[in-house]
Amino acid sequence: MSAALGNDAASQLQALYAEMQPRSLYPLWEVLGALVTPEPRSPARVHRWTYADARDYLLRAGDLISAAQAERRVLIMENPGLPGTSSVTPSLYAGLQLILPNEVAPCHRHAQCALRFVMQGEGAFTAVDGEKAMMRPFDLVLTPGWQWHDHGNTSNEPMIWLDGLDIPTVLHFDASFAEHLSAAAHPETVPAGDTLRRYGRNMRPMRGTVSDRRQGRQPLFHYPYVEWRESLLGLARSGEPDPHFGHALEFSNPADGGAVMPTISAHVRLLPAGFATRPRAATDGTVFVVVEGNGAALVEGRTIPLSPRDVLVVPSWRELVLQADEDLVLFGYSDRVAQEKLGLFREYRA
Ligand code: GTQ
Repeated sequence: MSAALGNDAASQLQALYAEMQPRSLYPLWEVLGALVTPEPRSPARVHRWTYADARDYLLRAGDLISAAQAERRVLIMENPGLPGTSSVTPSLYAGLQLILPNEVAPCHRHAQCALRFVMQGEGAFTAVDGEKAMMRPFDLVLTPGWQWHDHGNTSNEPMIWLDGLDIPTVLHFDASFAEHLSAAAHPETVPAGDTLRRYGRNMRPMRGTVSDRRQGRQPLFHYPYVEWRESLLGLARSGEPDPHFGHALEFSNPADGGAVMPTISAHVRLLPAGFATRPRAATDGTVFVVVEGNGAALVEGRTIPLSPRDVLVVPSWRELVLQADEDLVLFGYSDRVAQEKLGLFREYRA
């Protein structure tokens, strides 16, 4: 409330509120300033998880519960400012998933979109609609909404990846659907890597032909590290870094050139040794994974050191500077594409 009220009016208002409350009616003027803020005030906090720390807990869980028992053996990375929500930002989820040798995380599908970013291990797979993508460190693998997916590990090593999903967004819209396949694994439909060969070279099977197998779907679901790294290094060799991002490439959907999924944008960037970005804030709270190198994030007056495989979340509208002590390669994902569709995305560049 802006204007002061007399004691009498104030106490009568309190009595009015008490009478209305059982009827689920409330005065906007008491809360308007908190609802319609002049700029974002995310309750989410800046937070970094060091990989070794999280991995140790995950491996301990691995001794106690199987992937099949858990369905998904995952440690949720919950933002400390969003307790009880299983959210890393108000719209997104992050978790670390473990698959041990010979395990299968059973086949299911859901409305939620997911990305996997491999942290360690080689030789496990995510199968999407019965097609395996063999996963190696720092590969990006997608399981777009409502596509069958199971995970398995045919290697001799534990496999750990970061799961990024739009779980809070789907919950927000009350639009969650999920179902299980009767079999643990989807029958193999095509050889591993088929989609990458068909759609991964900036070409695609001609529309209307029988070869266009993933027509109408997000066609590509595997973006291997060996490929995106080469693109990023090529970019870095041939030009100046962007002052606010460094050298940055967004992963795109070859069907339309847009973001990889309807609710999640993903990118990688390279900051050359000694480079620091100019300060920038944006409305898309972002989860970063350090891929290579060491550096720091300067945010909220703090300096947060960054080392390989650390996970950092920077909520909406926090001014961020990233600096590289060595060549620093980062992966990041956010809800930018969803905000752009809704006309909400904004950024501030100093
Ligand atoms: O692999 O399908 O971390 O459904 C959370 C929910 C992973 C998955 C998560 C999921 C999955």
